[in-house]
Amino acid sequence: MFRASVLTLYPEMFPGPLGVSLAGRAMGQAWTLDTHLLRDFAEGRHRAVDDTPAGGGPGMVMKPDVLARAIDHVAPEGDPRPRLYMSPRGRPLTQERVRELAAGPGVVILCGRFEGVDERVIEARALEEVSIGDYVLSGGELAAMVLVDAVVRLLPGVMGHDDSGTEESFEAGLLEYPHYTRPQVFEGRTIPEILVSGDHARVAKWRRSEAERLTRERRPDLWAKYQPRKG
Ligand code: 9WO
Repeated sequence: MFRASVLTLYPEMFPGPLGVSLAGRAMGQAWTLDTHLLRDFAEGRHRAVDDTPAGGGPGMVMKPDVLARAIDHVAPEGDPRPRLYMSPRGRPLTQERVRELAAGPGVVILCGRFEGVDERVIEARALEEVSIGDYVLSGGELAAMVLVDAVVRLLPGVMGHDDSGTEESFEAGLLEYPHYTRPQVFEGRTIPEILVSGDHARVAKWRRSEAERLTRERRPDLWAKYQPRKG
């Protein structure tokens, strides 16, 4: 069973959206979630998890000793799961990395707050920094939920039916082709003729060519990497 462990100052944010729909229904079946309050690993009368930045400047930095204690408690040496730190400085999350994570035993995710965590704990606990996009959030929690959602939907038994085909377009490095459903006419707009023709080969060709066109137009970066495959 895939296990996601989350270290956060705001455990009450979880499971949040992960508790509904596909992921939520599979919780306890295909995967488990445990959250851990970082403050529980702080010491002293004030249970401080943060301190002022060395060298001065604004904001606060999360203390390495507190974070290390939390990580060691949740994922002691020998726990085979990757330890992720959600950060705008991280390696951009890709569907390829999502697939790798889904094939493994789980993840340990550190959610930062304030201006971030002391650099030494990233090194000392071999944290893999992961970004979900080029913007700054208030903390790592929403990014952690995005990552867990992307991973969990790939676990066996989470999708209602075998829906691995849904991924095919993106797996091939293309954006999704356009989708349509009834009614046949919506505000004067019709469904493309090919899709109602019943000719499955022509439908497949049209979808592929639309996926390619959209990728070329919207994501030249993906288009440049695109390696067409047979089919
Ligand atoms: C705060 C800040 C304040 C002034 C100038 C620069 C600053 N950077 C940050 C900052 O990066 N804060 C982070 C808040 C520290 C780590 C947790 N937080 C976070 C994670 N915000 N956004 C993310 C995130 C994670 C993954 N993908 C995208 C964004």
